[in-house]
Amino acid sequence: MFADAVAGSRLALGRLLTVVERGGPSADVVSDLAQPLTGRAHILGITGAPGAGKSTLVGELVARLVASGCRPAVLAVDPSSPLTGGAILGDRIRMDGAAGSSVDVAAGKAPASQLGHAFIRSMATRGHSGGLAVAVPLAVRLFDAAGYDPVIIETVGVGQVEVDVVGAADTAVVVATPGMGDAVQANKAGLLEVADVFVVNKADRPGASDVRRDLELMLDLGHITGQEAPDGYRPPIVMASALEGTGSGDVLDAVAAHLDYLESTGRRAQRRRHRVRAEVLARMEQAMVRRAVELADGAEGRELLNAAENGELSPTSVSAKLLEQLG
Ligand SMILES: Nc1nc2c(ncn2[C@@H]2O[C@H](COP(=O)(O)OP(=O)(O)OP(=O)(O)O)[C@@H](O)[C@H]2O)c(=O)[nH]1
Ligand SMILES: [Mg+2]
Repeated sequence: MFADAVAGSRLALGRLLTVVERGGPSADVVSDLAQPLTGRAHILGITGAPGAGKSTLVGELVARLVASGCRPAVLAVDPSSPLTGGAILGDRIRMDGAAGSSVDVAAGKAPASQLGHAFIRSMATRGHSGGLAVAVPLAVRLFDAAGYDPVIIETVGVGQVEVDVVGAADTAVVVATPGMGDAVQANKAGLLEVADVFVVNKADRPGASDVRRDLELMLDLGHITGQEAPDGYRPPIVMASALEGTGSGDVLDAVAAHLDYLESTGRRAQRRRHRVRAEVLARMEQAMVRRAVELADGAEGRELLNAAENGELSPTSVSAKLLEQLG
């Protein structure tokens, strides 16, 4: 199945992504198979507040990339909050629209030279054992191994894990909008701080130039520094209206310029090291948490927990005793 996916089978790739999403030993096998083929794709992270227009923008970017002969892949990380349930469905429809065009290509309805192939996939964060911090990097490596470039990760920038995943991409794009509220507030989750490129989307709406001015000011004052501040890289601010179809070319230009910058300064290798470290730590953390739960639920763990409930032992000593067995 892996060989099929690498040879271009969308069906095989889709199945492998499901394996990755579920996690466990089979996903580890996929990881090892993919590894030697990785390191080519430009990894783009796109994040922003719920409803900022990320999916609409990604749809635009994909259409442009495909038209220029690229094979982009998109991993849309579904927000797990029930509040955005409607948006998830909306995403599926819009994203499927972009995917549909590539399916048509595959079916020979449009010249492949004109459209190429895009692969678009939603990954649910809810209820899968893998954990976002583990499943997303592996899915990205799988897309890379299968020859997709760029690989675009879309996340909603409300959680630390999501911001971390996007911040570890080669190029992190943060989508802001008019009415997003106080930009300082928006930076609480570190959202603005990870940006390599800012997009002020919904530029068709009033207030877009105010958002731009606020961001410029925050950059001037050093309230946002960007990830490469010591080198003097200043994240550009691109105005876009995904709805009117303007600005997406400028976004791709800014993203390409950032990649040039990363490569010419050796920063790309640094990002890769950072990414590998984050993934390894996330995997270790996941394995250790699983083991800790096993220990707490085991016979001795239950006994110790009972003793703590009765007041005979403190939680401190119970955890210390159980930790002794963790190794
Ligand atoms: N006026 C205007 N509306 C836009 C623009 N881009 C997106 N929208 C609208 O904003 C709404 C949200 O767009 P999405 O692309 O789903 O936003 P998102 O950031 O992916 O949303 P979540 O994934 O739910 O966080 C939709 O109704 C879009 O039609 C734009 O440039 N201008
Ligand atoms: Mg979306």
